[in-house]
Amino acid sequence: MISEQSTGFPGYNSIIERDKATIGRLLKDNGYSTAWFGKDHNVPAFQASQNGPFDQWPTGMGFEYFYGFVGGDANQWQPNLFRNTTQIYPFEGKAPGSWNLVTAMADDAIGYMTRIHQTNPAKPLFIKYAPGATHAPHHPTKECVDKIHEMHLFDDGYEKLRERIFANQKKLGVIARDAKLEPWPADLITPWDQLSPEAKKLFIRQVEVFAAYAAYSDYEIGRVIQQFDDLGKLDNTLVIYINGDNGTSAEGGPLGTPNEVAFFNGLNKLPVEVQSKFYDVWGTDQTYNHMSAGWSWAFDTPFSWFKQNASRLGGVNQNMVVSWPARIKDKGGLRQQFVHVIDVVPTILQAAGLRAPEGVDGIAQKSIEGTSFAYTFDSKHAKAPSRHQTQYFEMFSQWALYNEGWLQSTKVNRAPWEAFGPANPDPLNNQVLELYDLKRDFSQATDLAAKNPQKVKEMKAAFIAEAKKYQVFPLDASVAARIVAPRPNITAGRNTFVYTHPMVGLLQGDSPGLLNTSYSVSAEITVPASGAEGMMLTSGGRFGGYGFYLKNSRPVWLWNMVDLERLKWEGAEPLSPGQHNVEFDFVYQGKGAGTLAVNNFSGFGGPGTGSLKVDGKVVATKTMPKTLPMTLQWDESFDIGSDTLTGVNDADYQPPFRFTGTLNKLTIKLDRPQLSAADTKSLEAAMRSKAISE
Ligand SMILES: [Ca+2]
Repeated sequence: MISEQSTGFPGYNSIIERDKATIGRLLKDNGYSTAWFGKDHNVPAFQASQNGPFDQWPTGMGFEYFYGFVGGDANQWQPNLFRNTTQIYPFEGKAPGSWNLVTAMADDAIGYMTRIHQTNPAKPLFIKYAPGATHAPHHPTKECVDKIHEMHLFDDGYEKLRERIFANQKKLGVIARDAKLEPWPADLITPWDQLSPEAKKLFIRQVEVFAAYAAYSDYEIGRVIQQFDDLGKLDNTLVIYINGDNGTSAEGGPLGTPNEVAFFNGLNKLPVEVQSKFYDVWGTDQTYNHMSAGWSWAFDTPFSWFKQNASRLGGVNQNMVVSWPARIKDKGGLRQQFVHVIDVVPTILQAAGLRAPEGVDGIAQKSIEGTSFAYTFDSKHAKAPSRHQTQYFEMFSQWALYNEGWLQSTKVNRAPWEAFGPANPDPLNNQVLELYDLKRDFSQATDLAAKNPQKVKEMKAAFIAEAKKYQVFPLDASVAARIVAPRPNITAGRNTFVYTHPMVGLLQGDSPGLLNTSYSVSAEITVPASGAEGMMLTSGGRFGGYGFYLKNSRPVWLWNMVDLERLKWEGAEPLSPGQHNVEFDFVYQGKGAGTLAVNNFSGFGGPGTGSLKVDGKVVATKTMPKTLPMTLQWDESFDIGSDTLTGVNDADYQPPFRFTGTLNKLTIKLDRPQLSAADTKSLEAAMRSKAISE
């Protein structure tokens, strides 16, 4: 379970316990060099800072080397990039568009494997390679975008694309000959021919950038595999290529977005005319972009629904390609056995001739729950029955149970972009249950529940048994509420933060949060005779955040409202040389995050008034009609004395924008709203009346 959706319950708390050693650890203990490249969404957000501990980082879990980003996604042009546990900035000072993580991580992996090979050719090697692609933001090179654009693959829209993919899948024989395609979900996604010409033009641009991103990433993975070949290692290398960890994402909403940070602050339907301003820069470092969910639906053909829909094959079914020239002779062969991602580790162990250990570091290990799929490698077993017979699925309390060809699924009751509504209070029972026979119904198109009530009952009981066994309970259907739910955090219980030295790279989960609260930020500085400029404090970046800086010796506080609007408080006069106190005070007028305790968002994103003061005198005052409710740009850090990665206001400065005065002391004070007893009473009453009316 990822940290941003973790709960306090075992199995869902985002912590990998020491009784479940990773495949990296198991292989390292058996003489392998082990490395992890790319995405690491397994570090709990509250352990992602330099404060550690680092036992949930790749290098703390048996991977000897890590080069990648920590978190769910990253700006590929300016990522929050780590080598092992140290943040690095190899792109700093490079021209925009000339450095990209997709290429850089391939280069780094090639360098690593070559180094290991040349140092000790006999040593076996294991690499986990997880590019940010094709998760948002879609950041391919211009060259790839131009190439895809010239192909005109998407000009006739998403329904036609879906039909073409479906026909092609049948021709290739990768789906069943009698697979069915469900009708287009016109109530959810506007049919192509009803879109305005402007919307069509924008959507085509969105998907061309996405396709270019997929092609770009695919090419770079090819370079890594080519290097294995060039080192003479490919013949006896098992390559497991899984093209994603879920179905295509609809987290851009029906219209797509130039900025996913806006999406996660509740702006999930940005009008086409607003988005079109980003048309020319779509996919460059000026966007944190995602595409219209119409394309996502098409890319999940022949299935329906998206990432996050755990009860639909469009959410969970992925292609996998396995290669091992020395062992697998059925080159190009096709397998359709049911296989789950938890089968990968047992398959690797079997391929390596290893057994899972009973203990690691003296800690008894839990049994590994997957089933090796090595039995499918030989062509004589091409049609063998699947050995993985039962599997549960669950996400945000949409759940499913697979059992020997049958699939029980909860009917989808929420599109992924509808994240802010009330949560299903009884997600085990308050569901419409569907039943599919996947042996005859490849694409989960025909619901047999009404004809088989007994089977539905049995499958539900089986789901409950699996859910008990694998720590799925208690089910929790909340989505947005879970993002902002309180978690362990090194700032918990602290209201005053003092900094006397420059410091960069503190990730969001461990930094003081200024959302939904009153706060003051006070900087004691010395301005030299020649004047000063630069960043005193910033968090977030180009796609959402704040900055407190001097520009031509004039103090500025700036709120970047997800790149759609910038609110600026600025002193009219430059600061004179010498000592000054520059302060920003913000009085928040909402009830604050406490309303979440009664499952209510009314305390979030409220208005407030900010005052910029110099030596105690107010120099600028402005009221914000609303504030960011949920999150700053998550892949940017909290920096003091300079600004890493992107800046919050390109019009004023370029990072790193080091502070050229002396920052003697910076103090942040939080004054979080407290709910009165009367507030709590009225919120609870509102919740009860809502529950009754539902
Ligand atoms: Ca920044």
